[in-house]
Amino acid sequence: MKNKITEICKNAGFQLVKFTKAEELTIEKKYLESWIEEGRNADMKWMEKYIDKRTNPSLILENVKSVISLALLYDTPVIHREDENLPKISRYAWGERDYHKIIKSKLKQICNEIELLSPNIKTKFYVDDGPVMDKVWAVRSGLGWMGKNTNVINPEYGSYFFLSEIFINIEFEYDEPIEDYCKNCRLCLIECPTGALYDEYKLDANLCISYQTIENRSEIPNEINLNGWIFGCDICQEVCPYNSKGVFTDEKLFFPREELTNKSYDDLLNYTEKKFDETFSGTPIKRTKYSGWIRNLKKAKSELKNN
Ligand code: B12
Ligand code: SF4
Ligand code: SF4
Repeated sequence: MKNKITEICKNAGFQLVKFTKAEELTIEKKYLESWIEEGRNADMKWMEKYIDKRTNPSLILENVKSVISLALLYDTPVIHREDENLPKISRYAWGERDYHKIIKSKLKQICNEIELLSPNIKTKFYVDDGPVMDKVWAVRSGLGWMGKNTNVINPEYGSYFFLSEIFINIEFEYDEPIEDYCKNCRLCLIECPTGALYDEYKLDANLCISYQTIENRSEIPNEINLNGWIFGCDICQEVCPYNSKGVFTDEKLFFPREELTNKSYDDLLNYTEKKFDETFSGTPIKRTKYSGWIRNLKKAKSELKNN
């Protein structure tokens, strides 16, 4: 059954498919609670909800026995623009379709196929936006280790992948967690320009450019320099040695669209709300809304050295 399911998931395009026991996440719950108590979630109030569901898989699916953790690579051979006078967008948002849509349609198809294997099988799938800790299941199943930059890293594929999972009511032979290969490296902590990685494996969203440009719905504090990033930030992954393995996605929908590779600050600032909606409808960038887009562009432009 495990081999059959792995084959179904790989045929759907997922590079990594790992299995772990569905258990209550006791230690991870403590980490999550203290992260929230310390206010490290900034204004992401939704992270404070459904803590029990986030950390107890039986509240997700009745009689759940296992969690299948999946990774879909989004990295392409295209490199970030090096001219610091040009705005930068994080890799995960380069494509013309939102990954939630791409992955949900794959998972729906996969779960239909799995449920046909036996009449008693029940499944439930999640990607990113549910009350589920995607990284925790990936680490527990050995899909990767939790990097000091707080991203899950696989020794062969790096960390430029999306995580998702399938909760299922049958048992399998489980995969083992893997070693933490960060060892003595601290490159991500050293290179993070805002100090958001305030300690190893610990991120303060208040200081993170990714949070500020994507999730923050009000003003970005003056003391945070966006360093040219107008949507998300890839610095702590770009510097990670495990992201230079040269393994790339062949999903054309993740490759950068022209609008994001050849435009200056002024070009993008000239977009009207209508043009913004038309250009970014159905892509991750829509999340910041037009007001956030303009706010990010104006701030990043005002921080240019020669401005
Ligand atoms: C909230 C959120 C954010 C927040 C907070 C990020 C964070 N580090 O949690 C913000 C907006 C900043 C963010 C940014 C990004 N995100 Co985000 N985000 C999420 C989300 C929705 C929840 C994550 C969560 O639960 N955080 C809560 C805290 C408690 O979790 P944590 O940092 O993992 O904490 C653990 C460790 O710190 C550890 N820990 C704590 N103390 C200690 C002490 C010791 C000694 C040790 C060993 C460990 C340890 O235990 C904690 C619990 O396991 C997930 C999707 C999901 N549903 O899971 C995506 C997700 C994590 N994001 C993702 C991505 C791609 C990004 C960005 C790369 C996007 C971008 N380019 O801008 C950046 C990366 C920034 C970074 N360095 O992490 C991917 C990551 C894929 C991967 N390979 O890991 C996810 C999984 C989405 C997905 N489904 O693919 N994100
Ligand atoms: S995403 Fe950028 S700001 Fe956030 S922790 Fe990584 S390097 Fe720092
Ligand atoms: S840059 Fe170094 S310390 Fe940071 S996640 Fe990668 S290997 Fe780990």
